[in-house]
Amino acid sequence: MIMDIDLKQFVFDRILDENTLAHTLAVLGTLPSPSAPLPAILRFERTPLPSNYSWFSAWLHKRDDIPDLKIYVICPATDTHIRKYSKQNVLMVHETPALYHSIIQPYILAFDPARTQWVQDILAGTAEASKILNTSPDFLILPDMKWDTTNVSALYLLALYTHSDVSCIRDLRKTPHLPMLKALRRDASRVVHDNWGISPGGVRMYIHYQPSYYHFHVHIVHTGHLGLGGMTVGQAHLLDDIISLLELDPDDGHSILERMTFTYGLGTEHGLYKPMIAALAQLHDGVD
Ligand code: M7G
Repeated sequence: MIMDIDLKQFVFDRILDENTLAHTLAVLGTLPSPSAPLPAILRFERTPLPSNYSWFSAWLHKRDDIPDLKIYVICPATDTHIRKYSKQNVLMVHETPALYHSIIQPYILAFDPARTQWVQDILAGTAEASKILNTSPDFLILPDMKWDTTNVSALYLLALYTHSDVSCIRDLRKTPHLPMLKALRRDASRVVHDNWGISPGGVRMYIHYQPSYYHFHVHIVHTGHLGLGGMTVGQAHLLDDIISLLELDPDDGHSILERMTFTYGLGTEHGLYKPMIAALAQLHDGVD
């Protein structure tokens, strides 16, 4: 949602999370609206530092050159947003194909379509149309909203699949998706080379499992951009590895991605946490 925001009117409620290593801070509060104050999350992220500094002192004050901070505003913030940005404990879970069918698939099917409206708007050309960097019948490439589009060392693009048959990596098949994934990889390399002179191998391309949004997309991130939560082991799957796995698949319509067990961390506030824990507890009862 685009709106004019005066951050001076933000009324602070509480800190949701802070990360001294990643230099991020998420706070919950409200922003005024004509009807009633709306819940809002402000997420502050320290901007990347110029690479020619070997050591430095940093301070926040008014100046005209590179800004110190990047601030994300999520307003109106839903309960899901508040949970996502809150500090939480993480439990590693093993998602077998059986658990995928009994827990994850129903969760994906029940996902509120309004949450991926932003994807539909981009695909329909009614949002961010001027930002599109590459168009093909199968995917669009554009800057991720996480990127300020100036600091190349923090380059972050998104490739959005234009069809709706793939919700997550479990749905990918050798036929028909392998050629599309290879074309996406090739186009993304060309886009970052032609626009920013980044050579092959200069970006990481990965897919989240679990993602926040169940409309298939690939993250394209500068290799120098480290320390982001989104690159956690277990959550980020390299596009190259997924392509390689699909190449090994037999041509029988079944994918290794459908049959393997995925291990990843689930935050206690994640919508899947409770059903997964309940299902895992039941499995253990069965074993004992
Ligand atoms: P994800 O793997 O589903 O979840 O990635 P994550 O947020 O946990 O990484 C979705 C990606 O879409 C994230 O990198 C978001 O920053 C990005 N994104 C989300 N929204 C709502 C938008 C948007 O409206 N525009 C753009 N360009 N990117 C978005």
